Amino acid sequence: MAQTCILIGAPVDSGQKRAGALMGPAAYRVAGIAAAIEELGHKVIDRGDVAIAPCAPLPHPNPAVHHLAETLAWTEALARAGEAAAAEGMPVFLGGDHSLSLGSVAGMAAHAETAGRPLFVLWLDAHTDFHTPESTVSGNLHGTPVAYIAGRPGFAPFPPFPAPVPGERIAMLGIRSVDPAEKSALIPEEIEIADMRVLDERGFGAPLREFLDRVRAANGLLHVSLDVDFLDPSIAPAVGTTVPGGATFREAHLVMELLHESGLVTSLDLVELNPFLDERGRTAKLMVDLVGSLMGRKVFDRPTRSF
Ligand code: EXY
Ligand code: MN
Ligand code: MN
Ligand code: MN
Repeated sequence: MAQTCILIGAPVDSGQKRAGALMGPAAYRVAGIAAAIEELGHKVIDRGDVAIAPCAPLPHPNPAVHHLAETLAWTEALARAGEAAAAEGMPVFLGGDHSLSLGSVAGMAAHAETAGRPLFVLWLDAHTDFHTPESTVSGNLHGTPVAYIAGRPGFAPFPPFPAPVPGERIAMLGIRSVDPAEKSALIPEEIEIADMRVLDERGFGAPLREFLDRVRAANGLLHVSLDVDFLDPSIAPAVGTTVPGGATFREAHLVMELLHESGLVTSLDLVELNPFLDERGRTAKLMVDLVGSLMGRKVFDRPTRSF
C-alpha cells in the first residue's frame, strides 16, 4: 500500500558526548533516503530539520547528567512535530542520537491516544536504554528513552510521558549491553527482551512474528526505533557506541522485510548515525537500504505468510 512518509530531521546530539550525530539528517539525505522511498511508489514529504532555541543550563540532582535543558527542548519540539506529522502520514525521524526518542515516541503516544489505538514499540538496539536521569552513570540521556516511554518515575523536569506504554507492548531485539541498574529495573517489567543469546538460538523471525501477532490482534500502532548499533559494527561502523556481535546484513534486512509484510509500522526512528565516524558513507547507505526493505523493496514478489 502506498504511504506518505514524512521525514523529520532531528539533529540531536545532546544525549551523549561525542560530536557528529547532528550531521545524521544531512547524511541520510545525501545517501538518498527520499528517492529510495519514492521509487517504491510512496510519497515523501521532507519537513526539513527541527530546531531548538539556545538553552540556559539546567542543573540535575545527578551531577553526571549533562545537556539536560537541550534534551528537554528537543523532547518537546520533536513530540510536537511528530504528533502533527502522524496525523498526515508515517513520521520518519532522521537522527540524531537516541535521546530524540524521548520526543518522537511521546508524539506517537499522544497521537495514539487521539486515534484511540494502543501504541506498541519495537526497540532495535544493542542497549536497553532503560536508565532514568537519576540512575544513569554516564549522564548520557540517550540511554534513557525506553524508561520514559514505559512511564518509569525519575524523569523530572521532563513532562510526564503522555500515555505510558505498558511493558507487554514493548519488545527489544538485538540487546547485548545492559548496565546493572537497567537490569534490576527491567526484571519486574513485562518487556520482551530478545537479546543476542536468544536470537542466536531462535533467529530473528520467530520472536518478531510473535510480537507482530500481538500488535495486529490489538489493532495497534507500531513505532520502530532503529539504533545503528543494533547492527554489527563490521557492517555499520558509524556509531559512537559500537558493541560486537550485532545483527548481520541479512538478519537486519529480514527484520525489515517482516516488518514490511506485516503492514503494521506507523512510525520510525533512525538514530545514532555519526557520519564523522563513517567509511565513505557505508553506514548511512546501509541504513537507507534497510529503510528500502521496510518500505517494500524485495527481490521477488511472492506470496508470503500473512501474520
Ligand atoms: N547504558 C550505557 C549508558 O547509559 O551510558 C550506554 C547507553 C548507550 C545508548 C545507546 C544509544 O543506544
Ligand atoms: Mn539506543
Ligand atoms: Mn493526533
Ligand atoms: Mn544503542
